[in-house]
Amino acid sequence: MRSYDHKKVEKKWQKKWEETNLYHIPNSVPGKENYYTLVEYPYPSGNLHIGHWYAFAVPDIFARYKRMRGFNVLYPIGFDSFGLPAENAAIKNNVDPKEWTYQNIKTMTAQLQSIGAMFDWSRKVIASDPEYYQWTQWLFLQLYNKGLAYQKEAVVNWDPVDQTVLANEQVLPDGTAERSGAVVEKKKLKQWFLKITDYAERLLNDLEDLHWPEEIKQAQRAWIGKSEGALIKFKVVSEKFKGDVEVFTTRPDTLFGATYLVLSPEHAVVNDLKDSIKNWNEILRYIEVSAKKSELERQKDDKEKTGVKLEGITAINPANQEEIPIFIADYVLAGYGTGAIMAVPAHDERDFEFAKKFNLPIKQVIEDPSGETFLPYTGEGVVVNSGGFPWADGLLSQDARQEITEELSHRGVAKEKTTYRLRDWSIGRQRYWGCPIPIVYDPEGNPHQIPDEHLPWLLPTDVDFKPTGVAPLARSKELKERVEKIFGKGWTPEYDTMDTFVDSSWYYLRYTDPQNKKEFASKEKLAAWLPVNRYSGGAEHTTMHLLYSRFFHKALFDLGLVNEGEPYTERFNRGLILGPDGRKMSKRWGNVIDPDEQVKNVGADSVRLYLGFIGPYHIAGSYPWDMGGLVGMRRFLERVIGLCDKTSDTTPASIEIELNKTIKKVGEDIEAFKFNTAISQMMILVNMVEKEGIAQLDLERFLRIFAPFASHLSEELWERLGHNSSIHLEPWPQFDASRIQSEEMQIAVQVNGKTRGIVTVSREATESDIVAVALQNSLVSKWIEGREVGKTIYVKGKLLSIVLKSS
Ligand code: ANZ
Repeated sequence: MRSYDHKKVEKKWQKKWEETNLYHIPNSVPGKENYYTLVEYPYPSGNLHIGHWYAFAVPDIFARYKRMRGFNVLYPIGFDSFGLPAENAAIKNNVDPKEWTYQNIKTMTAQLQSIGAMFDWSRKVIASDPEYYQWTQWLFLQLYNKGLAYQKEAVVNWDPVDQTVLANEQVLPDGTAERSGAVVEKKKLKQWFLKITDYAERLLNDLEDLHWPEEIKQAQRAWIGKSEGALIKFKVVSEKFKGDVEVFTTRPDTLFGATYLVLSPEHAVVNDLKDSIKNWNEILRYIEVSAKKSELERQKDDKEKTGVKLEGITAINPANQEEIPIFIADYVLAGYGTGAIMAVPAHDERDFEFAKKFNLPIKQVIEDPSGETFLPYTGEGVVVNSGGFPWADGLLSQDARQEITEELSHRGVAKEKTTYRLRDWSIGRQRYWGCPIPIVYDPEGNPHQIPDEHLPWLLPTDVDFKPTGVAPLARSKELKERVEKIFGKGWTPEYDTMDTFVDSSWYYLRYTDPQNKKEFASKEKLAAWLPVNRYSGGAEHTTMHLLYSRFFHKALFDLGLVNEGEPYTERFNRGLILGPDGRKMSKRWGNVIDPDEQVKNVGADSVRLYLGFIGPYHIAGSYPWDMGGLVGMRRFLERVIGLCDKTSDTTPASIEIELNKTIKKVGEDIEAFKFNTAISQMMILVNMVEKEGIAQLDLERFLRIFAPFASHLSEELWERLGHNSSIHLEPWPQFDASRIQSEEMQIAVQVNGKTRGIVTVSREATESDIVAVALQNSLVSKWIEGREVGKTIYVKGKLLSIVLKSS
């Protein structure tokens, strides 16, 4: 075998691809259909790690395959280069975030080139480039003018160490900040929001037609959290305050079992009731303590229930006019429903726990159809003890919901209500390294949009970006002067920057037309490529990014800016590569695999194949890195080289059959993102070819299916076999279906040297499988009856010979 200098080979082809512009993708090619396959663009936070390789190298196999199948394939790359990760790292290393980011982009660009992927670099999109964020700003303004971007006072997550608002996903389940570790506080601030809630119903319904894995759809449904129920008014009885508390419930059928009300500590009515509440100081203390808790913490099922009764105040249950107590408790959230509930301890777990603790009456109003009497009973059943409405007892709970709501509506104390768990998207960040929100304020403090001719509204550079609680942009002299010069004295800029999820809500559109200076993308180019055919990305983006960008796309669709209601036809979530010890790769565990080092040792192609082989890519599983597996891949590549050194004149029939089968299977597997089984099939074939030989033409058919995996080595071997154009421009080989054997084989069975029967078994069956089947076969077993099997001899794929012990 000739030596394989992977460094030389890989460098040579990367250079050649660049020189020949092999991966430059035009917007249309006559006779070819466009195909857009996308991977989420990475943060340029430092070095390319193995996760990046897994993200980009493996779908590159698919992209190349699609190209060979005759599509004009767009497989772009860029950088999600604004945002906290970049800024925090910049703070830590005491350099300008911009300098730091662009240095990283440079490093990572070089590293990404080593993957040997078919990225069209001329389409690169960088979120922090003014040429890009000008359009982020422009799109924001389109939403603003449609009423989809607005400001409101809101309770937000506040990180007291980093001095910024955090998104919900940046707060850990224990209520601490993901980055700083500080206990996150709640703070009331005026914030910018995008009105994703307007789209809740469409985001839910349109999931139906998407070719997405059911678990991703299910996670989005749960996140949107549609609930159908009713708003019911309870009259408040107090000395000074006259009014109602409105609750949201999905179970109006349990109204007669409502034995108390609970308000969230933040509920506005608490303050209105102040003068009537006898234990106001105690209430205030409770409000302060709960303000420090994260929402997730408050919602935990196993959390000990806490709360305080509002002394001196009661409410009237509208069904039976009973007077019931009112509490504040943090298990009721401010931002959901009306922030107040009617508590039905007999039929709700949390209310039950609370009632037990505070000794409140538990009144059963639904009977378990199975006759079980255990409470709380949260299922459906038959209404009991609800005689206040003479018709109610005996109804099925499902029906009673409707009836009771209707009756209360007649009396003017209830109405049907659909609620969503989804909240509007808070997009303002009090940080430096983000897209400036293109808004200015007049001397009265009213917001105005920045006119298009001043876009991009540049991020100022004279800013001390370290967090101090004041938005860094407020410290820019240049920005202040710029605003006064353009708009007049007393005008002030918006100081918040945008959440990076805004940047990533439309980057896939820009890839279609990245250099456009007049529009975010031209209509024709969008029409040529959208929707994205297949989108692959991290499982952590199932609800945030995927939901945000679906919303964004729908809003742009309504504005007539894009042509379709959904951005991504197919979606695959990717899993994680773990350290060799099975733990998450982390410097802390010392188990980090550096891809650069692996590429240096065994070559990019070995790493590409290994990552394809490590586990099924269509399932978002976690797979530990195995050095032995990687070395095995390198050996496999060397064996493929060996095949090219000695081709035979003809291809044996068995090889021809296996080759046809392999071409078929590898194609189907790549299509389904099952790269691991595609690779094992190629290994089976190579094994056989080593023993039985192959003619050059058939070897070339194999090399063509091998090319998407080993993008460099396949080029090298293709050239050695005498070709002077790229293997990546070759079509995917045809297979001859008539030459593919069925999945089963027939084995003749001999007993003591005489053929007695034929058994049909799977091609994968082992000798002992076949023996077992043969012994079950009546034609065979009748020759054995009563005697013991001495030994068996198996001629693979042909014959099983059973030799009996002499009696
Ligand atoms: C009375 C009741 C009786 C309820 C019963 C449930 C069972 P989903 O389905 O998730 O929408 N709820 C309403 N607003 C709340 C808030 N701000 N914080 C915490 N809990 C809240 O849940 C709706 C149910 O959650 C509502 O129906 C309400 O409790 C509670 F046997 O009302 B239910």
